Amino acid sequence: ETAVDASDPSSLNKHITSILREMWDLYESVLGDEWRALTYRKAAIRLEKLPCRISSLEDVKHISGIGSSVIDKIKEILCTGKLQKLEGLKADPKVCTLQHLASVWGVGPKLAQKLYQAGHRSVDDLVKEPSLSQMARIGVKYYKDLVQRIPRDEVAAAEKYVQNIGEGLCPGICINVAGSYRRGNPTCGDIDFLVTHPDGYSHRGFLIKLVEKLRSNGFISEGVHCTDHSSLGTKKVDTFMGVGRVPEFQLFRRLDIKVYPKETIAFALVYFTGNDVLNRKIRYAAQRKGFKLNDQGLYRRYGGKKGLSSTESIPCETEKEVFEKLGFPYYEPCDRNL
Ligand code: DCP
Ligand code: MG
Ligand code: MN
Repeated sequence: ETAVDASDPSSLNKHITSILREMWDLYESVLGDEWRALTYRKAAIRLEKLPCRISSLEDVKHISGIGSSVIDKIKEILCTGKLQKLEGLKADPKVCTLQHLASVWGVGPKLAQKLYQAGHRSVDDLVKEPSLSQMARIGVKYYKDLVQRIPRDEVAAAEKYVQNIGEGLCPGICINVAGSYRRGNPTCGDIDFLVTHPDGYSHRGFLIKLVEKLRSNGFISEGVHCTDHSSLGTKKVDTFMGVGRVPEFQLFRRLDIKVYPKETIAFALVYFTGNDVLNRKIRYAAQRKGFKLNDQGLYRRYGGKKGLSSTESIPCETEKEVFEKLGFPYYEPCDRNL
C-alpha cells in the first residue's frame, strides 16, 4: 500500500496514478505513441487532482472526464493492484532496452528503434556509433549527469550568473529562465533561458556573443547553435542547445537558450513556460476563435481551420494580453502544471 500524505491531494491516488504515469512515459518516450501517452497522462493528472481516494469500483463511477478504456484499466488496478499490460511491457527485454536507449538526450523513440535494429543494447555501446547527431553524442557523453533532475536553487544560480554575464556584454539585456522553473516546480529537467532586449534591436547577434563568453569562462561545455525554424514560425529564432555546468555546482546540465525580439517575447514566454498540455489547450482555443498561435505571435486565420493566416501578428506586450485576446482565463505560472 502506497503511503498517503494528507497535505498533498496528488498522493491520495498514487496506487493508481503511479501506474498510469508509467504507461504515459512508456508510450511517449519509448514506444512513440503520442495519442496513447496523452490519454494516460490526462487520466493521471485528473486523478491527481481528486480530493478523495478511489478505493472501490463504486468510487470509479464518480470520476468524470476519463474515457472508458482507461476507466477499465483503473478498475483492473483496483481489483488486482496492477495492470497486466504494463507488466507485459516491463517484462519485455526489448522494451527495456529501448527505454534505456531513448533516455539519452537527442535520442527519440524512432532513433532508439533504429539503434536497436543496428544491434545496440546499451548507452555505452553508442559511443562507437558513427551516425549519431552532435546532440545525441553530447547526450551519450554526459549521460550520467543529464538523467539527474536539477534542484531549483541551482537553476536560480544559473539564471543569476547568465544575467550578470549578459548585462556585461549588452546593458539592459533581459534574460530569464522559463520552463518548469518558472512554473515553480521543485526540480527541473533542463534550464530554459529566454532572452530579449527592451530597445527592440540589441537582441540581434547577442546569442553568439553570449555563448562565446559562456564557453570561454567554462559555463557552457558543448552545444549546438542554430537558427531554428520555430513551430510554424514565420521568422527564425536564434537558439542554442547544449550542456553546461553552473559555477560551484558539480553536475553537467542541459541548457536551452532562445532569443526573441521584444515584439514577440510575450508569445515566447507563454510558449516556453508551458506546460505542453496547457500550450495545446491554448492553441486549440485560438483555433476555435479563428486564430493561429505560436511562440512568435497570434495571427488571424482566414478560410477555416486549415486556412491561410495573416502574416502580421496581433500585437501583445504581456502574457495577460495573449490570454485575454483569446478569451482564455489567465493562469499564474505556478498554475500552469496541467
Ligand atoms: N514545449 C511544448 N511542446 C513541446 C516541447 C516544449 O509546448 N513538445 C514548451 C512547453 C514547455 C517548454 O516548451 O514547458 C519548455 O520545454 P521543456 O522540454 O524544457 O519542458 P519543461 O521545462 O516544461 O519541463 P522540464 O523540467 O522537463 O524541462
Ligand atoms: Mg525545461
Ligand atoms: Mn528545455
